Amino acid sequence: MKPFRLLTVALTALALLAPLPATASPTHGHDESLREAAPRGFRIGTAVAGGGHHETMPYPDPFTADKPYRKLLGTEFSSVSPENQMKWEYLHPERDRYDFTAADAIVRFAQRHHQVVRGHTLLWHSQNPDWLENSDFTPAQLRSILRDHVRKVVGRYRGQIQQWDVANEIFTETGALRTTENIWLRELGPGIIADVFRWAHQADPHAKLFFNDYGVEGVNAKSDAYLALIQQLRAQGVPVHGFSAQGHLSLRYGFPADLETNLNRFSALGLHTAITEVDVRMDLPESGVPTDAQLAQQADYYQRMLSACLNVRGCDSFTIWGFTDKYSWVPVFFEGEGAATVMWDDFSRKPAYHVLRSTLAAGR
Ligand code: 9MR
Repeated sequence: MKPFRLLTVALTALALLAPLPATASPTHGHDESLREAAPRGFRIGTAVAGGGHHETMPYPDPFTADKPYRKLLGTEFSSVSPENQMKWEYLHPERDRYDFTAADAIVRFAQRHHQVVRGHTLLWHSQNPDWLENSDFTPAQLRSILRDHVRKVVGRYRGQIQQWDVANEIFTETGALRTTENIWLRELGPGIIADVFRWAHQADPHAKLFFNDYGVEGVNAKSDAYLALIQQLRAQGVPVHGFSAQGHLSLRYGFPADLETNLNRFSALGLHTAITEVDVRMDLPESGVPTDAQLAQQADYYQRMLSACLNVRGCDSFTIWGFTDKYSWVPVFFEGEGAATVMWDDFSRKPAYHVLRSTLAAGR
């Protein structure tokens, strides 16, 4: 071996033996990832892009086809949520046929990368298959279809899903149950909610079972309705374990300053809480490129949402709804808005990414 090479080897060995200076990251040699920066036990998650709006886009399936995307998915996050792949229309395309291909692949990926999974979702008014929505099943048939689905799906992933969004978006802005749009509530009445939680709990006693919604970040009629319903269900012994706010914010509407106060109301009942679908969209200037001021404000919103969760006992899961603008649902659904995630299309980091990492690190 050449002398200078020998010296390099010796110095490297010494460096490895030397204790880390207090300021060094435990993973020196590369930047800390979000999951490395997170406090022990705290889950930092993302949606796994696929299905839904992606099918209308010119690119191939992100999860299976985009290697750099997969790399970041595995290294940056400790929790993953199938963005669409566990919804009824994907899992249960025909009455007598289930298709677990995409969902299984995500759960396997999560296991290989030591990640937990948030299951999404079992009882919802949207993205249900036609055979279900456009049918004339009797209430008894519908009940048995729902029970079989919940048992089959939750049972298949028993022990592999940390949290399930059992019921998604069941209230309107005024705090009324969505009895028109939601086929289950319309045809079977509100009593079906308790049944679904019971069936899910029987199928996987370890999974934490959640109510999940948007527009419930602050204290308002909708979040009040959840608080009342959950108290009532728990008094009846129904296995409800958590309440989560999705966290789809827009710079247009300001930050829900009472987020922490609101989550604390649920935590005080002994519930887990989570923020499950965070993104912060903005009106794009004509150039299509956000201003520095917009990016700074976006970073501030991300930071405040994460801090609120870190401050609340039992809030140990914070999930962003995709980590790159390349695959975000926002521009597809809101004309003129976008740039809602923490990375640009080429995966370079925005201020929001850096602020998430430093906030996680400060919480250790
Ligand atoms: O991000 C999802 C998108 O790909 C789908 O096209 C859309 C269809 O409803 O659903 C999006 O995810 C939603 C989530 O399942 C529930 N909360 C709101 C999310 C954004 O619409």
